[in-house]
Amino acid sequence: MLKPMLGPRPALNRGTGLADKVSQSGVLRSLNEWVDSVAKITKPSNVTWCEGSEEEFQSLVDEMVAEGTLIKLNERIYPNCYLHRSAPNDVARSEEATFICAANEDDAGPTNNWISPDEAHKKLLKLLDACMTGRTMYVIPYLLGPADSLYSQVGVELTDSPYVAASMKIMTKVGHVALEHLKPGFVRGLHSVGTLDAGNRYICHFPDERLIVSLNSNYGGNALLSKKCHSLRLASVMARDEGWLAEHMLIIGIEDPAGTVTYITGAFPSASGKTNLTMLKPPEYMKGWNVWAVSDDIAWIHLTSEGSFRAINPESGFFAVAPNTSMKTNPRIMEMVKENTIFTNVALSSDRTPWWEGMGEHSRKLWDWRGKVWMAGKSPGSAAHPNSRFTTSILQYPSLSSEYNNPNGVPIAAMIFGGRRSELVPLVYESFTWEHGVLMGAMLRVETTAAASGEVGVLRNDPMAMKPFCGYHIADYFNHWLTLRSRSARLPRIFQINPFRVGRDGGFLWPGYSHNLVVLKWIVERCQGKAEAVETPIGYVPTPASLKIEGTGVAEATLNELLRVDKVAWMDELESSRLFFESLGEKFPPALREELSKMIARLT
Ligand code: GTP
Ligand code: SPV
Ligand code: MN
Repeated sequence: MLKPMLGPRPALNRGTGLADKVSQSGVLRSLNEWVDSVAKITKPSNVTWCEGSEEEFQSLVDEMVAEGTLIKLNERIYPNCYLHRSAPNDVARSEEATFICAANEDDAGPTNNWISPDEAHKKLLKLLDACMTGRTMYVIPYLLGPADSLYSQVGVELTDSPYVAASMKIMTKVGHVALEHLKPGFVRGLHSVGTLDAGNRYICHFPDERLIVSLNSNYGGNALLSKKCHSLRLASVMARDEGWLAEHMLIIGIEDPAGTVTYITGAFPSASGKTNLTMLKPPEYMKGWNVWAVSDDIAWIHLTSEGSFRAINPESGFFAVAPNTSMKTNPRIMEMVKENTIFTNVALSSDRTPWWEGMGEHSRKLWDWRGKVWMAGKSPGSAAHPNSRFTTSILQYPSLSSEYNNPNGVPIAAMIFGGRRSELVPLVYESFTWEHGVLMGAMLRVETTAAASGEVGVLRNDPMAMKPFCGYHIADYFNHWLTLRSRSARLPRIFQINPFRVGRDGGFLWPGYSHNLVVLKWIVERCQGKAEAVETPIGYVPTPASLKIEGTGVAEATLNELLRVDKVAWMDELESSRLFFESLGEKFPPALREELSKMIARLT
């Protein structure tokens, strides 16, 4: 473990000139002072600096196994894998407890909760008082993105949760490498599990201070502050100010049979298919194609001086949904999680292997995610929590893109929006222009999932899949997207997809998963100027013939239904979007209002 006052091993020796060294030692001093000042308030019994080594990970894990926070899984079948059960009131992101503490309420905008920075500091200070008594405070310096990249960032999370400390080692680059890249203005995160009292849960973001304070949750996006708090909420504010994008997007490279790799990003709301699309294994009938993973959740996208879009993944691991992952739906994920994985809130089989709904066969008796005995057909509820997850290093993924750690990112040819829509939205279609594509993203309305606490399956506006993650006024965010037009002659094409349409029997019309490559192929071929489309009022929709469907088993009539544009239903959709946009107030961009009018005109 690092000694706080010792400074990092190679950090001060990197040949960047004396001025840099002095400023680096200055920033280290300010980090030390901050850690000391937090410790004075929270009063942990120990302060431990994490260096991110395997030994350190093992000792954290051993400690948690000894005290019962983690259960070691079957070493023969799932080597170095563990089960974590979180508190039953703490199983998903808590959007109701998430605040953007911008100076003015109008900076947070109507889609965020807001408390003034002063009031938040006062409230939090009270709750932080001695909250780490009897616990160790871990200091976790983390690097987001490739080493030596202009696009990467450093943060430091202070936490009293060993589960967070171990997870951060999987999700980010922890320790020396982070301190080597430490610069003034690094993001500071303070997290305490506190009492886990949901009534006093706060996930507060201070964009002006680049500070995050998270109390009384130990779950995923509430507690791993590098993820949604830093990489999206704070980063989106920096991106607005500096002219780039921080998005809730996957990044993949799609290789065609000629060996050309086309990189695209995709924004779908939580639990709506990003990880599965990222780790798609091509179906038998699409020989010569592959999908290479760069990111499954977050993209930082910069414009180069030539105006091309380059994307990096700030993360180094996956924190992804377990239910419905199986050898049938996604064999690549199943193989990947067989070692060095922390499972959270899945069920436990009698042979001490993990199980979740949709995985396949299971032992007669299971322990559910709460640790209670569970018998199929007899016990109420699901055995695994619907938002149960696995945490695995990205380096363990066999089809990881060779460009994953490219400091310059990958060039983006297309961006996709998507989400769960049991009706209306076609399987895939393309926007006419950049502005029309921005409207497409702004209009995204999807069914909610178990990834956030609250009701599941409720339609809500989730523009660009960023409703819970945009750290400023959403109308300003739309404006920011629109400004990119003038800065690029190579704007990515914009598409929307929807693999979640259901038929009269309630079943999905599209087989999804590996078959989604059929949709990706159409997108790639549009980018190459090859695939055919028909012009409809909502955009370019594929001709049935341009989607190769023989292998999917989807009947022609079903495909026609998946591609149908129901004008009356779309008019209703536009009306609901209009009302949503109206609720955003005066900042809503006129250019999008104009796009909306054009669409209405095309439909009437
Ligand atoms: P977050 O990690 O919350 O951001 O979620 P995500 O967008 O990465 O979603 P993920 O790929 O983990 O999928 C969420 C759920 O949807 C899982 O249960 C998947 O099995 C299921 N799913 C993913 N892709 C498809 C698909 O094409 N069709 C169907 N029917 N289900 C899918
Ligand atoms: C999401 O909810 O979009 C996730 C999981 O990716 S969490 O880290 O909890 O935000
Ligand atoms: Mn996500």
